[in-house]
Amino acid sequence: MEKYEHKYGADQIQVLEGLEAVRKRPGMYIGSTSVRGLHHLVYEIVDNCVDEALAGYCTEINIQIEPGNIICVEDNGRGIPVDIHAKTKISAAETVYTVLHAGGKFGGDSGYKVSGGLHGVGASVVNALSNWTEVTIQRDGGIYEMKFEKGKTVQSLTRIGDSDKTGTKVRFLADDTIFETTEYDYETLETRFREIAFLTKGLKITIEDLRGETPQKNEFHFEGGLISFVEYLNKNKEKIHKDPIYIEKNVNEVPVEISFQYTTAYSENIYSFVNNINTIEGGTHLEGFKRALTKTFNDYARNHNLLKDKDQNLVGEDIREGITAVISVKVKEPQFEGQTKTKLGNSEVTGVVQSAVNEALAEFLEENPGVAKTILEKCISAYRAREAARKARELVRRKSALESTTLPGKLADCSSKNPAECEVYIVEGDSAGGSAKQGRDRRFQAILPLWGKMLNVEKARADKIYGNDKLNPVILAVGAGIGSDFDISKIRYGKVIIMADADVDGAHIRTLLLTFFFRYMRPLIENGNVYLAQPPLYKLSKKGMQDVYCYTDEDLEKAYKDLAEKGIEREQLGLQRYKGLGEMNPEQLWETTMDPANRILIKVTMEDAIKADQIFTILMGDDIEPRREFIEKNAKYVKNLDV
Ligand code: 28F
Repeated sequence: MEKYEHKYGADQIQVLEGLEAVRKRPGMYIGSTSVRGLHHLVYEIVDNCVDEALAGYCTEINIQIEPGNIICVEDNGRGIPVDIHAKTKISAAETVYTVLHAGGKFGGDSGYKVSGGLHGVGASVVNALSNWTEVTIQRDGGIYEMKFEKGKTVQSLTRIGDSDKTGTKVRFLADDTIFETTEYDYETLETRFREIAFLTKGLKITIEDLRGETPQKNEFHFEGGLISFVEYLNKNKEKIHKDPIYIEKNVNEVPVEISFQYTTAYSENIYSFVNNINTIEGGTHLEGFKRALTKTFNDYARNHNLLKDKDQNLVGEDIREGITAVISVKVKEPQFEGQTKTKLGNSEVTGVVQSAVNEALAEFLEENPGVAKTILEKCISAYRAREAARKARELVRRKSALESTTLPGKLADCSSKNPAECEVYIVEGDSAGGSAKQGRDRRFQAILPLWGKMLNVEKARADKIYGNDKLNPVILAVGAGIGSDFDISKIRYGKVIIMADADVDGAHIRTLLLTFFFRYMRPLIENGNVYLAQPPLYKLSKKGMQDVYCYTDEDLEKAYKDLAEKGIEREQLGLQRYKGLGEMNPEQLWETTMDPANRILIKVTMEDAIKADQIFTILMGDDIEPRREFIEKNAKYVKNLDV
C-alpha cells in the first residue's frame, strides 16, 4: 500500500495556524455557531458538488443524516484530484481540505464557483470545525481515502482499492464543543436542497434522514429548473396564463436565468439569487429586472393601444401585482451589501439583466399576444385600484385628520415617545388584552388588543386594506403608513410584538399578521422590528415553592429533573398547562411574557415571513385541496380552524 509521507514544512505550520484561527473564531467563517452555522457546514460541502455539476461533470448528489448526526455527502463528479503537488508533497485533495480558501477550483476561466451563504469559505473550514472528517475519492481507476480530526491530518491520502467509478464522498461529525447544537433540522436542509435543485436544472439531489425510527427521504430533480420553481411557488394560486415565461441569456459572461408567472393574487413574490445565494435584500439584478419589466410592458401597451396617449404610464407596483418570479444570475466577483450581506452591489449587473429581459420579453409578448393582453389587463386594473386606494387613503387621512386622536381607540399607549425604547404588544383577544394592559410597564409598553378574525388580506386589494377596521388600528399604531408609502423612520415603536395563544387560532392570527407585515410593511421585518412573544406552556407549583414556568416540553422535563435532584418528586408538584393567555393574571403575564428581564422574544426573520406567506396562501388561496392537505398535516393542532 503506497502511503504518502510528508514533513511538517513551513506551509504545514501555516495550515495549522489557519485551522486554529477558524476554531478560535468560527463565527467569522460560518456566521454563527447556532444551528444556522451548523447547517452551513453541510451547505459548504454540497456547494462543492454543485460546482462540479455546473462544470458539467456531476449529475447526482446524495446527502444523508446518519444516526448521531453524522453527515454524509456524495457526488458522482470527477473526484477531487489526487496528484501530489511537487513542492508541498501533498495531494491536491488534502490541500482542498486543509488549506483555507483552497477550494476555489475555478479561477477566472470557464466555470463558476457558486458559494454558500458565506461566499464559499470552502471545505477546510468544515474540516476544522468537525471532530472528524473522512474523504473517499474514486478516480483514475482507484479508491483513495484520507482522514482528519479537527482539521489535522490523521491519515494522508491512501489508495485503498480499485474502482471503475468516479466521484467524491465526505463524512463528518460537527464538533459539539464548538456548536450550540449538533442536531440537524431535516426540514431546513430539505428546503435548501430543493431550492438548489430548482436553481440547477437537471441536477438530482436526494436527502435522507436515517436518525429516527421514521426515516425520511426526498428526491429533487427538475428538468424545468426555474420554470419548475415558479410552478412550485404558484402551486396553490390561480394562474392567469398557463405557462411561466422563461428567459435565459448570457450577457457579458453573466448567465441570466429568469422565470415568472402571474396569478390572481395582489401581492408580488420575487425571489432573486446570485451564485445560488438567496439575495433576500435584492440588489442590482432585481433592479434590472424590475426596470425592464416596467419598460417592456408599457411599450407593448402603448404600441397595441391598451394605453391611450393621455393615460399615465403604469408604475412598477401595478406591473408587479400578482407576479411570482425567480431571478438567478451567476457573477464571478459578487459584491454583497446590506445588513445581512444579501444585497447584490455590482452595478454592471443592472444593465446586463435589463437588456436581457427587454429583448427576450418584448419578443415573447409579440409572439404571445393573448398572454400579453391578459397580463396587461391585470396591470391596468391594478392601476385603477391604486387610484382608488389613493383616494381611499386621502379619505382616511382627511377623516383621521378631522378626528382629534389619529390613534386607534383600542390602543393603550405608553408614556415614553422615544421609539427606540418603546414597544407595542399586539394581543389576541380582549381578555388577554385587558391583563396585558394591567400587567405592563406603561412607561415603554403599549398594548393594542385585536379581536376576531383578521381581514383575509389575500383577497383584498390595497384600497380595502386602508379602510379595514381590523388592520387600520395596526397601521395607525405603527404610524409609518403601508405599501409604497411605508416609511420606516416614522415607526412609533422599536418593537412590534405579536402576542397570541400557542393554539391554532393564535397560529392563524400570527400567520395573518406576518403575511400583512410581509406584504405591506416589509421593511419592518427586514429591519428586525417584529417579534413573537413566547408565553409559557406550563406552570409547576408546590406549597412553599416559587412557581416554575416552562416554555417548551423539553423545559418541563428539565424542570422535573432539576426538582427531583432537590428531592421534590413529580407527584408532589401541581402542573398547569396553559391553554391561552387569558388564563394568566396580569402579574403572571408580566413576569413570564412581558418583563424584559425574563421574557423570551423571537425575532421574526424574512424566512419566517416568507414561510408564513406561503402558509397563508394555502389557508386563504382558492384551491381547497392544498388547504385540506395542510390541515390534515397539521391536524394535531387544529381546534376550530374555520377558514
Ligand atoms: C462530497 C463533496 O467536494 N466534490 C468535488 C471536485 C472536482 C474537482 C476539484 C472538487 C483542482 C485542484 C483545486 C476534478 N478534476 N464533493 C466534492 N469535486 N474539486 S470538490 O478540483 C479541485 C481544484 O485543487 C476537479 C478536474 N478539475 C477539478
